[in-house]
Amino acid sequence: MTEPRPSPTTLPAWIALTEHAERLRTVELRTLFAEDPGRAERFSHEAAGIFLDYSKNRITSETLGLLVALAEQAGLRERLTAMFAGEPINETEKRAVLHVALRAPRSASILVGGDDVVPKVHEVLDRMSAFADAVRSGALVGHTGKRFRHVVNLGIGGSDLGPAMACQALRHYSDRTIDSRFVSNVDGTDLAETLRAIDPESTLFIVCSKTFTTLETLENAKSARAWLVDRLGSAEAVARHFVAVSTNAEEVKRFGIDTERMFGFWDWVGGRYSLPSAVGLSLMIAIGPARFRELLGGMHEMDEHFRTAPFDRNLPVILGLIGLWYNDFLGAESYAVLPYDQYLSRFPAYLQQLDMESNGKGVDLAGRRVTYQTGPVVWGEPGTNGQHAFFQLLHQGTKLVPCDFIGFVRSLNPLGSHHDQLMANFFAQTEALAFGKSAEEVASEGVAAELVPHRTFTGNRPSNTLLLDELTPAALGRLIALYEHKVFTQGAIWNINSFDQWGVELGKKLASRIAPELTAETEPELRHDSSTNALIRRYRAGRRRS
Ligand code: G6Q
Repeated sequence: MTEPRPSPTTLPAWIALTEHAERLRTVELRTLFAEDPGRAERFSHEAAGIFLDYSKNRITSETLGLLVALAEQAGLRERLTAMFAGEPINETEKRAVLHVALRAPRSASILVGGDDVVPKVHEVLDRMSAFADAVRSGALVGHTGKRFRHVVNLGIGGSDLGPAMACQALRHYSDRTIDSRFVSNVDGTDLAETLRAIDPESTLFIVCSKTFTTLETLENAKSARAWLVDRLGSAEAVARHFVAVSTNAEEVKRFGIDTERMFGFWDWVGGRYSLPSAVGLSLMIAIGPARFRELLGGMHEMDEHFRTAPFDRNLPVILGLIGLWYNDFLGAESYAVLPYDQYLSRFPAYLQQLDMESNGKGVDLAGRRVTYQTGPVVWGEPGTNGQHAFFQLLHQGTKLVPCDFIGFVRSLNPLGSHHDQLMANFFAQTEALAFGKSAEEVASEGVAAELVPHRTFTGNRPSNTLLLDELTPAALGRLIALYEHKVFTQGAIWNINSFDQWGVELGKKLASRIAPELTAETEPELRHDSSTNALIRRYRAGRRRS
């Protein structure tokens, strides 16, 4: 372990921000805009194809200056440099954190323990490309000679959310004769409903698991294998219909998949950062290798921007600092991500894992309990659907919820006036949130006095607007990397490890202890608390009746 860093709360910029927040607490966005006609220009920036307008935030130039100073004093630059240099910054697992290497060009060189990982990355990408091409062209067929029409990814968490989100996001670019499906839940319904809809002769299963020991994935993979063997009447079919994505060749072999049909990655790729690795195989089959590489290109562009741009013109850093401002100084508990694009409907769920698994930590790198707020709750839904559901709370509720609005200038499905209507709502929402409607304005419209408070919008509700040209693979890559580095920025300032996830262990351990108790023939002696004991007994009683 390196020398423990001081708590961020002791840094001069943090102390100054605490005082500054007291002064800014009562400042209204209306006033900030009225006082500064150049505000929109001052607080917006474009890089790597993303235009970010962050002017509708409760910040001034002084706020931003202090936040940038905080990033510097907290050692963000050093930590960022260490990540890109392949240093083992995931200290609790003693691993490098190199998802950026997964999208580095062939000409790059990134060393981990003296070993250049870039050629290995491209070797796997090339194997994936050849395989994806063969599936797409029909050169590779199933056991009975039929082309593959269904690709089912069996994985969970980081081995599911990335490719599932991206296949949905890039559906416009996908081969429509190939149906991509994702089964993650150990709830048999997930697999059963999928199997019901597919033809075994034309189904390719991708068992996607970094460790190849994840209970849910192995349970699904075993049931899928049994189904395939049963339907095709031959165990030999498994070799043609199953491939694996993993770092664990031994377990892959033990499951019965030839390592020739395994696509590897490395321990320096965290699950939630693994989409650009072999974990993206289902996506590559859907959109083709060239477009997959465009996605990687977009990610790399954002990586380079993050690595090289000064903090006050660095999109991930700006987003990270603004988020931290609300989280640590103005008391916000959550933030909403609102993509105005139906293709991005799984993006908020993807960001939930990225952000909450990375920064949902309660101790710092030295193991000391933190005395400040770390990762926020992330949530969201695509617009305009959300407007007819939870936006009421955003506009008139008592909670401060900073929002990221993500929109595109051009639609991939231009249909009459749909896109202009969508975008009119997109712009209207951030305007309404920021500036609201005062009681005087409401009253002047002739609204009955008793209804005026109900129809008043206080405004002063912050948002960022991210505007991109069009949802291309490269644009999606830039967006993903933007949020990855935003999360990195915040984790670095909070001095926490954004790359482990010990918090998911305890529940897993307890489940493996409870599982045999649920199925034991004779009444087991239960040694849990009285609540858990009673619930298990009730389940056992009901289970016997069925
Ligand atoms: C992500 C986490 C976690 C992981 C899943 C699946 O960062 O580590 O979500 O991806 O638990 O793990 P396997 O890929 O090993 O099955």
